Amino acid sequence: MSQPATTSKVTSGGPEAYPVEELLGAYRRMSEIRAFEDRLHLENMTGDIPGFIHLYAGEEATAVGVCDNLRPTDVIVSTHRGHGHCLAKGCEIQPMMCEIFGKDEGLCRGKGGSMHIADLSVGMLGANGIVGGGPPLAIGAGLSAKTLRNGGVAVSFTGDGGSNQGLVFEAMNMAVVLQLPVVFVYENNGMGEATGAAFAVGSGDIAGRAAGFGLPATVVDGTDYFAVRDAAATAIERARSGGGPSVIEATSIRFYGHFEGDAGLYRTPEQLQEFKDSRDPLKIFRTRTADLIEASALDEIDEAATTEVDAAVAYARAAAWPAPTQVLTDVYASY
Ligand SMILES: Cc1ncc(C[n+]2csc(CCOP(=O)(O)OP(=O)(O)O)c2C)c(N)n1
Repeated sequence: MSQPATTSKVTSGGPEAYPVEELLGAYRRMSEIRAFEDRLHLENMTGDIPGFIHLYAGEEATAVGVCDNLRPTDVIVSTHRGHGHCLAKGCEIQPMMCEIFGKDEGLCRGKGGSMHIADLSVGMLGANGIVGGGPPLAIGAGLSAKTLRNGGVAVSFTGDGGSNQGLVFEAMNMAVVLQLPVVFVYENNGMGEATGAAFAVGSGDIAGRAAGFGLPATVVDGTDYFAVRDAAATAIERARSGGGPSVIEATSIRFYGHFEGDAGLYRTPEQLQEFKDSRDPLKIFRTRTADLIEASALDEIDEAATTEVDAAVAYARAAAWPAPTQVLTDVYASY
């Protein structure tokens, strides 16, 4: 039943393979994520955002590179660090911002907040405060797609820390046993809170474990949009065409602390700056497309993203809180 297990390195097909409009769209989605997260870093310091936020800056190419291969009807399952996944899958900035500020016009009517944003209308099944909680949900969605024969694919995003959770292994086994159209994306940003992946991932790499389940696996530079896009295209097409599940391990660095407020004593400012200089997905995209796109066109996209995020913050701040009468609405399922 299982496929031959292989672990391979994928190299990128390169920007020339895509029309310029498509390249601009990919950069716009990454730029919006960066502007969103940079602004939330500042907004959180005002004390007006309820609950914890975990920022995705530095990992943009992974979410966008994967989701650019998905159809609106495909689904993703996210993590506690989910803003980038939401935006990459098509959630709109303003209702997301309202949700993070706890307002009634938020995607979940202000009841979810940063760690529980969901928007089923675009196939975003939810961020998730339970580390490692995504893969079991993805196999449920994959089983649904397989049963309905609708050609759908489910993708789970999980961190390197989350990859060590037992239920993640159960989900990978079940996906192989049932040959589900699922792609397990492991975002190895090198840290789980303050614990290095080099310490906590016993096997050394995450992709290598996949072979034990009979899953094909690929390690990819998660800061390079084109490398991620290629690897995800292969895995998603395999899933869609009945070839079963697979694993992608995407390496990156998170630019902010584990959560907003984290003192970040596990890395020096110099190390962080070196990461930002050498592994910034937006800079890497600019370098790789320099022969195809004028820098000024990308600058304009950055400015537009900042303007849109500014407007979303102003809107969310002024928006209404949920009415007290709504406190139990959408909380309990009725069957
Ligand atoms: C089941 C569970 N265990 C522990 C936690 C506490 N916790 C929140 S985030 C986190 C680290 C997750 O690291 P990783 O999966 O690498 O994701 P990253 O934060 O690096 O994106 C932990 C241990 C949790 N939320 N859920």
